[in-house]
Amino acid sequence: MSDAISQTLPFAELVQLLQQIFQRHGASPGVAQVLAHNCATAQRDGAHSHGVFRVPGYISSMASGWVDGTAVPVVEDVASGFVRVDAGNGFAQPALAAARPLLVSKAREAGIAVLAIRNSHHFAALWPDVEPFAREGLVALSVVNSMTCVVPQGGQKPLFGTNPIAFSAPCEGHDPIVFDMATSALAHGDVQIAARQGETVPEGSGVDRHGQPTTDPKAILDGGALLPFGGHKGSALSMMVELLAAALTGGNFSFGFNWSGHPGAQTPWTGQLIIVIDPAKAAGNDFAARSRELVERMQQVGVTRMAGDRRYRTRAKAEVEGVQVGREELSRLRALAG
Ligand code: NDP
Ligand code: PYC
Repeated sequence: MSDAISQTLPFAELVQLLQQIFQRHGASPGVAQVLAHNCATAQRDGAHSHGVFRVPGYISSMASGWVDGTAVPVVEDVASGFVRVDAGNGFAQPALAAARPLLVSKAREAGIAVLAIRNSHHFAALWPDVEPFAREGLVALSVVNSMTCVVPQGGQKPLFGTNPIAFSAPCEGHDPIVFDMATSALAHGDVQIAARQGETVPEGSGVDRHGQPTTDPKAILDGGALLPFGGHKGSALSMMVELLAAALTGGNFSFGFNWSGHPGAQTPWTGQLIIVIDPAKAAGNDFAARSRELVERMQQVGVTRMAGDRRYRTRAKAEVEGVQVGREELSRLRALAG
C-alpha cells in the first residue's frame, strides 16, 4: 500500500465503492460488478499490486477509449472440450464469467475443457480466475500475456510481457493449492510500487535503458526493462504464455498492440487461456486426498510456507477486521465514486 496509515472496511462495502467508481467511469453495471469484485478480492488478500492500486489505470484506460467497459462478450461453443470467447475489446473477467457455466459443464462431461479468450484486457491478478474452480473440485491452469517489458533470455530488447501463470487444485480438508506467478523476475505492478515508495528492487530484476543491470525501479520503468525469472527457464515459460494466451486464442501478442494513440491507456489488449480438468475422471478418483498427502509430505521435509498461504492468512484477517486500504487511497476512491 502506498499510504503508511491504513483504514479497514468490510469487503462488501469495498466492492460497492469500486462498483460505483467503475460504473461512474464508463463500465456497464455488469462489468463494473465483476471488476469491483475482482479488485476488492485482490485488496482483501493483500495482493496490493493488483488491488485498488489499479483503479486509476482502469479508469484512464476506459476514458481514453482504449478498452470498452460496456463490451458484451460473445461465447462460442466450438467443440466438445473447447469454448471460445471474443471479449469485444472489453475486460477478460466478464468474458470468463460469461463462458464459465459452459466451460465447467464441458470439463465435467469430457474430463477436460479449454477456454480461449481473445480481444480482451487483463489488468488484474490471475489467481482469482482459477481458485474458484478448485473450490468446485476442479483443477485449473491459466495463462495471460501482457505488454512488452521483458527481455527474452539472450535478447537485446524487451519483447515478452510479464505473462503470469496461475494454477489451482483441490486439497482435502484445506483451502485449494494455488500459485500465481509472473514469468518475469517481478510483476510490473511491483516495480511501479517500488518506484513510488523510493525502494530498490532485487538484483537480477531488470536492466536500464542501456541494457545495464539495475536495482533502480525508475530506471526499469524509464526506458529499461524487466528480465525473466530464472534465466532461460522463465524465458521459455514466458514464450509458452505468448503462444497459449495469444497465438492459440487469436489475441494479440504482448508486442502486438500500440497504446500510444490513447493517452492514459494502460490495460494490455491480449488474450487468456484457461484449462479446466475434472479429476473425478482420473484413475483412483482421490485427487484431493493425494494433494493433501503431497502437502503433508512437503511439511514433513520442512516446508512451512506454501504458495497461497500469505493470501489465505490475509484473507482470514480481513474477514474479521475488514479489508485494509491506505487512508489517502480510500479518500481518493471515495472522491472517484462521487
Ligand atoms: P509473487 O512472486 O509474489 O508470488 C508468486 C507465487 O509464489 C504466489 O503464489 C505466492 O503465494 C508464492 N510465494 C511467494 N513467496 C513464497 C515463499 N516464500 N514460499 C512459497 N511460496 C511463495 O508473485 P508475482 O510477483 O510473480 O506476481 C504478482 C501478481 O501479479 C500475480 O497475482 C500475477 O497474476 C499478477 N500479474 C498479472 C499480470 C497480468 O497481465 N494481468 C502480469 C503479471 C503479473 P502468495 O500469494 O501466498 O504470496
Ligand atoms: O503487474 O506485470 C504486471 C501487470 C501487467 C498487466 C497487469 N499487471
